[in-house]
Amino acid sequence: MAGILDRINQPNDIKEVSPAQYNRLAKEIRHFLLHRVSEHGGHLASNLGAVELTMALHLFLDFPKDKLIWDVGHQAYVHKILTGRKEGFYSLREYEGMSGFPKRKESECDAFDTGHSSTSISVANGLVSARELSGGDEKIVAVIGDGALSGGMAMEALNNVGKLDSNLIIVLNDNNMSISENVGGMANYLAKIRSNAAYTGFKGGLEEALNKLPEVGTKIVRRLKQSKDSLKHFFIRGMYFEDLGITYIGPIDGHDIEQMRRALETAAKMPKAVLIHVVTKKGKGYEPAETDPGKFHGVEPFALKTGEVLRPSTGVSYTKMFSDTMLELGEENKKIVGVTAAMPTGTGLMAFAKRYPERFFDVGIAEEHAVTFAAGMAAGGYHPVVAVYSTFLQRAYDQILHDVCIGNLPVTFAVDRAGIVGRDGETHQGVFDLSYLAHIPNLTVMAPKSTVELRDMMHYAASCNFPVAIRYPRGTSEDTDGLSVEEIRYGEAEVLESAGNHIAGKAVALVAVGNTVALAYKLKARLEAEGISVSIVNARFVAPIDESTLLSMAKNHDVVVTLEENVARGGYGERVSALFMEENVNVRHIAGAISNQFIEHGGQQTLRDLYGLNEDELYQRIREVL
Ligand SMILES: Cc1ncc(C[n+]2csc(CCOP(=O)(O)OP(=O)(O)O)c2C)c(N)n1
Repeated sequence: MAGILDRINQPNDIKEVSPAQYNRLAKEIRHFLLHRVSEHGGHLASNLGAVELTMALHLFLDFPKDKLIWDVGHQAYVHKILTGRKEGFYSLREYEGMSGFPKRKESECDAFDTGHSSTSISVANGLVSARELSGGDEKIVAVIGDGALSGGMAMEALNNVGKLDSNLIIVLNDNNMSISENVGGMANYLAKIRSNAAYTGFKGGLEEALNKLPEVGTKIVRRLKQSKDSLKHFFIRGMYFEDLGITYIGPIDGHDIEQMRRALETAAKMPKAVLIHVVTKKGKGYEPAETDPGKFHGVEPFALKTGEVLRPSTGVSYTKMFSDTMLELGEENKKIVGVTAAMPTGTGLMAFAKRYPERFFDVGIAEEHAVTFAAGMAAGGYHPVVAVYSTFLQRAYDQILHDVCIGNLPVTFAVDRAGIVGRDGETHQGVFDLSYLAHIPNLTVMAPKSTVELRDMMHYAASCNFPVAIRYPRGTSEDTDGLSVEEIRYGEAEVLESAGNHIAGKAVALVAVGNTVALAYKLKARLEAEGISVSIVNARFVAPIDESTLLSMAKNHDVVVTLEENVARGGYGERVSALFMEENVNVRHIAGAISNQFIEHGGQQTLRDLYGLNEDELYQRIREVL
């Protein structure tokens, strides 16, 4: 029997579905999501929780005229299903396939590209102001999770939208979870509203009863509602938002489509910002995800029956090594503290959090605050390790520069997911960190060639009384694990292979940053088979660069090739090139890096091949120069 979902093939088709069939459609959508995500991997739990919410929004809005902005965007799968993109789920997050996030170039129903958290209210605010100036009448809705609401930008936007005298609807999708447990005062406040709502019957009853009392009762109710005392909070939930000038509606059941439709219709009538607080269950409808929403926030392909990941990664990942080393550092040095911006699991800090809860700080999705908080702790005599993904640290550039580096404070940045991360795409690739970090005075920037070296670098950084950033990639380092690890000395590269006596032939120096050391070894094998001598240098330090090793390589080789998984502009290669220019060194230099562009989604190796960070292409470039 054909399903209802078969009839949903383009935007607004859902409006033809009768209310009696909504629940069945929700079931079919969950079934579709579960099958596609279990095959391809992707964000699951948030999407399962947002099925009815998205349906209600699609019944209410007119696409593409109206604008719907998804915060983070990882929960927009149902929106994609309802806007004619079911087919895309068969190539979800694959190269040239459908993105896992909203993309304006993918559909005119995607009002804004997202990926990083806490931007939706600002975007919606801007769209409302644009609508006012252009005289439009489209509806504008931002959907933000309780986790994303912990971000500073969301708070800044709330601060601003209170003064709007034009309609803006903010749907707060409160599932009581970030990726892990949500943290902070706002999370506690929302929890309070939710639990107060459990007394709705009582409060409603009390209010109704008072209202029924002639004169006096109605007056009491009015007075209570007007007063600024705490009793008002008892009657009117969401006072925090109300006091900011934002009308609060809720909390309402985020799995009840009719209730949400009514709330949206009511909200649309108000000439101001309105926040609708909906309560949903993360992972709804799939038991393993309801029980462990963190695991199913973003998953690799898994067996539907059991929820087990199909191809669990083998070997020790950089993240695991970071995690284990934090336990060692925590034991050795009581001044070490761990800081995360809502990513205790992804960064590997969870083990430290469990063993040293008093020295662990999850500050919410607030990278800027995390960095300045760490600066404060460092000023207070501690040595914070801020564990953060390269892409999210972009947010905290000024905090690193202004709050940590000007004061030369001992903060270690553990910059995970540096380089090409793969399937999350343009918003998540970590290919800019060398460019935005290495030029900051006082900041030492390092990159390990293997997990073993990451451990050493962390011990080294923990012994420094100045700021250090260590950037390392997603995945493991099996190829380079066995390579020698010399003691780390400040600013010194590690010469792994020397070309030796090459008077008769040509010689190439491969100077590799971090995980590109493995690539250097592949190139070496190929070049040496042709009689070309090859040296390999593990750069180790990107700031400061090891000038003396680089100059001696330039002197003794015909070509110097730098390798890095970072954009070329502002990267290691450019720094080396500048050194050669300043020192008047006449050597051919090939900069192996990612050309300056945003890198779409796809498998890590596919993207490395595509963007020239592979053996064949570099081999060709070297041959041409030789
Ligand atoms: C700036 C930034 N930091 C971290 C993340 C990683 N991240 C993606 S989703 C998420 C949790 C979002 O929680 P919430 O808004 O409540 O949505 P839910 O997944 O619970 O539906 C985090 C921390 C991000 N996308 N952007």
